[in-house]
Amino acid sequence: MEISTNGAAGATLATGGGAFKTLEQFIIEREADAPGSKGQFSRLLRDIAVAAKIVDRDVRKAGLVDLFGDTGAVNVQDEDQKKLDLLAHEEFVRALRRGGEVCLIGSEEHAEAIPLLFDDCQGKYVVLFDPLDGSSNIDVNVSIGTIFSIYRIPDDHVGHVTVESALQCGRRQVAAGYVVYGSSTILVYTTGNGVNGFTLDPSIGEFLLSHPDIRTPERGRIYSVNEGNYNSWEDGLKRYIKWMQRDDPADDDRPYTTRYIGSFVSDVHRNMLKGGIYIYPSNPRSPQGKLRLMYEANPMAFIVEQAGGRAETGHGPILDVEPQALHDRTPVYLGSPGMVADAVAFLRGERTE
Ligand code: AHM
Ligand code: MG
Repeated sequence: MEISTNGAAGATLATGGGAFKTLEQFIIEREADAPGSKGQFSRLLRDIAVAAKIVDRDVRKAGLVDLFGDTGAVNVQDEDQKKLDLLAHEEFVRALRRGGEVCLIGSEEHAEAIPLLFDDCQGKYVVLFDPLDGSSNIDVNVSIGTIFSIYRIPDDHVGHVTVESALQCGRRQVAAGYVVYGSSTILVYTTGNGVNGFTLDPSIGEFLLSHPDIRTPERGRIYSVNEGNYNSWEDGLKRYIKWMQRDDPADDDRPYTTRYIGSFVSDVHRNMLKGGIYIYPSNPRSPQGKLRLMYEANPMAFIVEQAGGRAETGHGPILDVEPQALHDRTPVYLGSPGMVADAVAFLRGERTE
């Protein structure tokens, strides 16, 4: 069987003849590239991949075993918590606890940071994640995802881990990734050395390298934003959106096209492969926008920058924002570098046309 991808890298993967690489093999190969590695980081990535497979299984059978719907609770973000949100949170925490490489966990679905302070914890890593992003899509069979971000614990925090250990700016991430539970399931991650994507082959239960070295196009024709909020936007953003919609005989790209799934992971994944911009701006009701800095914006910004893209708050790179609290939010302008540059120029009033 041939799995062909439409990724920017245009790779083709032949699984029938055995010419494929599993995520496991890939991680081991990369570990060999890092002299002195004790394998802890590799084990952590493998734990995350196992949790992703478990969540994938749960998502696939959700409609059959009463996993759709709300738990009846409201999470720290003041949003209705879905049963699958909670289940995914628990699966990831369980996998990370079992692995022993992590000393602190932060989850979008949990108000406090979760320290893993068992006696023999040698964990050097902090993992922050959004267990199931795009929750409003869960009950209606639309793509959802997981996003994760990995930091090393600062040397002077070893032995007395607190929430402060997690409050590091995005540039200090040692790895970040996401999983899209879509028409197929794909895990994409970076360790700061390019971006690679692995598609889950359910018949053998393995993630296989399907999208090596993903590069995002310099420009695309897609913009993704919740246009229902148009009236609350600042003028620069309104002008930028109107400019993209205008026909221009001298510009083959315009008018641009809107694609908005309402699942950050899925919208960004598509835009990264095809070229595009994802926007979640601030507005008077939420001056910092909706998306969470530590669980959503930072990891996706790291991945997108590693794929040659750009990720901005409108006032500078997302990865340079110093976090104040675990559940901080930030405006997001992220995607193909040429398109993010346009957006920033409109926001600053440097362009009106
Ligand atoms: P969630 O983490 O509660 O699912 O919220 C994040 C989601 C993003 O996936 C998506 O892009 C955005 O919120 C959609 O928000 P809106 O419905 O306001 O457009
Ligand atoms: Mg989310």
